[in-house]
Amino acid sequence: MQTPKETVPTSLLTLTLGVVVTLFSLWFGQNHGLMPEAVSEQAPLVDRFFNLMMTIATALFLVVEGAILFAVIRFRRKPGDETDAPPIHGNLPLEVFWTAIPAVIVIGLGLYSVEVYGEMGGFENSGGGMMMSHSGHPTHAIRSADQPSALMGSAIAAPLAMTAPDLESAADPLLVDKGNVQPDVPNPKYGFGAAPDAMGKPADLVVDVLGLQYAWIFTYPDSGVVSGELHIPIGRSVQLRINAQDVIHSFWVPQFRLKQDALPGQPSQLQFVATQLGDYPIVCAELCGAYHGSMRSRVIVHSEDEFDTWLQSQIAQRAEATPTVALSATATRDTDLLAAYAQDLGVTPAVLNQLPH
Ligand SMILES: [Cu+2]
Repeated sequence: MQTPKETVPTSLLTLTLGVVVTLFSLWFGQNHGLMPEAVSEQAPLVDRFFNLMMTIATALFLVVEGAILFAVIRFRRKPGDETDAPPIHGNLPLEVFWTAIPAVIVIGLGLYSVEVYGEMGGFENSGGGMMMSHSGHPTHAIRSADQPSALMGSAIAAPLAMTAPDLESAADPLLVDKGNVQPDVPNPKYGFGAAPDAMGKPADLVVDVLGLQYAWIFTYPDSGVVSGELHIPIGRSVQLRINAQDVIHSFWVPQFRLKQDALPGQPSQLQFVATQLGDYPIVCAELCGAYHGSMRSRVIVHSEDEFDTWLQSQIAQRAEATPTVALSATATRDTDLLAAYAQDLGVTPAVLNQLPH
């Protein structure tokens, strides 16, 4: 006579498995290590949301892949078994179950994302569309200025010439349009404005950002300083007013967890507060042409004193107003423009002549 084999009840096994999967997912959701350091006040909001999604995704992955592996092993065809599987057709409770769970997850994440969007200032644009910026300098001054791309030369010339000090001098003529001041500039329609507790208050620092093939140009409207890198003080609210000159670009600082499209003719904005000193990459996140990959810059977060020193040094440099290479009347071809930079870059005239022009 055969005694029934004693086994662990299935319900107990699934319960244990459920607990293990949940605990592992909760741990992995906080410790995936996929994000770079978070250095803005806005970053933790995004990270919390991302970690929640990571937790849910980990649990779903384990359950789904686990079920597949289990079925592959447990229901493997036995040698010599030529029969068909039982013809099961539909299981309403099961279908309701696997429809309801994703629905709850998707609706929950949707509501949470709107919450994060609001906390980051995403709603400031929709309400007070005509809020005045504290600076009277027009965003369009930089857009309506003479075509900087003509100064930059051909596409290949731009990235080569884009070391920061060169860019600053090359971009300088953008400021000639100063007479074109419009006092009331409406706040941009798109992007992230001030956080709810600061809504309606002007930012401590306003910087105009222009995206063009293939560089970012930063203009400080209060002082007229132009830079190829973004310099900001730590702990102060910064408003970027973002424009594009030619095609759609996207301003992205991964460490800030902030990204905003730069749209030709449609100003957008980003407001944030940096929380850590340092030097972080700015990346164009929109495929914008052949040299899109080289459209990079840096944001440098200074202490307040350091930032003032930097700004003063830039103002002093502007005051010197020496004629730049880019403006030289004799420099008529791209290669002529480039030749002036070539020595610094270690590029020989022979290499320059190979460039398409
Ligand atoms: Cu771009």
